[in-house]
Amino acid sequence: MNRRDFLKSCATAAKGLALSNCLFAAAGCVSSGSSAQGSIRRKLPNIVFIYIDDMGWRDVGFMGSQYYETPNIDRLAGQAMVFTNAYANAPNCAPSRACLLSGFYGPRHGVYTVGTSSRGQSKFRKLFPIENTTVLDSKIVTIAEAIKPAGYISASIGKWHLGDDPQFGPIGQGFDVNVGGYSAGHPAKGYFVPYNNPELPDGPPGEYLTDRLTDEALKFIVTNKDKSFFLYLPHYAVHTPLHAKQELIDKYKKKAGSNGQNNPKYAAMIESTDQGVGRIVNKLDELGLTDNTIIFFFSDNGGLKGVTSNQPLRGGKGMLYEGGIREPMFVRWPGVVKPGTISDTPVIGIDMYPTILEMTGARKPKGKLLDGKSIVPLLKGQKSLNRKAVFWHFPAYLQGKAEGARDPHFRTRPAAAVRMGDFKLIEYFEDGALELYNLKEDISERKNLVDMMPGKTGELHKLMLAWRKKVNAPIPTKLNPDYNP
Ligand SMILES: [Ca+2]
Repeated sequence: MNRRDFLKSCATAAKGLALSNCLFAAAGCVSSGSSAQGSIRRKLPNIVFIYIDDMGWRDVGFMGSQYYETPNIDRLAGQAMVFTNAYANAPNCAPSRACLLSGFYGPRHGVYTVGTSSRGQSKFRKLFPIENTTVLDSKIVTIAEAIKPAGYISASIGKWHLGDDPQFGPIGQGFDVNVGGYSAGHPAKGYFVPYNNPELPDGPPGEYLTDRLTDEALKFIVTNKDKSFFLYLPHYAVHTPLHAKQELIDKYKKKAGSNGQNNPKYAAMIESTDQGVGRIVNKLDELGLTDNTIIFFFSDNGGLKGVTSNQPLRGGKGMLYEGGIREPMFVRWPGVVKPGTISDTPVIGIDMYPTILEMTGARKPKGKLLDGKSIVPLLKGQKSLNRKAVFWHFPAYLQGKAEGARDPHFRTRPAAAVRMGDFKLIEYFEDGALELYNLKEDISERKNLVDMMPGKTGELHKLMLAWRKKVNAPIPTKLNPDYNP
């Protein structure tokens, strides 16, 4: 396929049709080039960061779902640069958010998992895992705090999951507005009023949480249309419980599933989220803000097995296989990002902090360490980032039986992973076992190459050990006396 056909097929995908050919066959077709010379900006660019909860890599039309309908998101993706190798920093909610907001890899803030790191039955756990931190230390300078001096007003509208205000919630971490964000990782009572959310007064009976968060986001945009704003919109959707509007559930009940995706309630939740994205895009258009607003679309971890399917990726939420950490992602940046472009360079949650710093021209806070890389060069058409590898560190147990997992008791046992080029190495701390995959040839991580490629295995492992030393990553070593599998 030539470049023109490729872009055409992407445009088709953006209309909601299948895209597999587009993304997989055309990996070498990554487009580049952009003209950064925009007109003189009236003010600093607005940032709208749409962060979906638990949305899998293939849970949207532009990534190939033929069951879920996301016309608004797909249209936006078609005007953006799509990242096909975008990663969450962890396979579950809280740690991904801690990394995103702090710009730190996990060992620097200690948020490794959700709740306790000792999940699952004790008799199946060989080691004492590393203790987990459930709040983001308020001394850490978040991205909201970092861009404030440049003149930004910011809001966090939705799920926070890193502690409560006044100290550890969005306000404590530098946002000017907090709607609905506190320590909980999912809607306490569900998606319909009453929410039982201490940071969100209930609306009228029947109100749906995803719609309400969109309403609140629109309100923030309208109120601050003459300022430079940073809207962090971490939807509670599409995390469980699966609660959706009946008319949408009925619609999907009549539709045939595809590639393992067939849950009408989940599909309905995705469609409500898509409608919300459409309303935000329309409001920006209506207010004349589109040209000066950068939109990110991203998710915090892979799709939950049993609810959705991440095929062809292995596994799902809670695992270090691709299904647990690879995410749908794009950035629309009018005048800078060439519409309909694709980057297959690995990018990861911690990159967003330096990216937003560069986009806004905000200064890096004094003494602030940043583990990620700005992806602005990619957005401007550069083909790769000057980075050797990206890392995951998960010294915790996450219970659960799920297809694709390494064993029947846990989605993940204490483990770590590194991706360098096409290769990914996973190390398990209980037994020192290693798995090496060539993601370019084996995206489903079926063929462990450790014995066939000892040189490559050693190279990646060495990188991982050096990184652990650099970030002072703790390894669980203490044996659990209750271990009796
Ligand atoms: Ca999540």
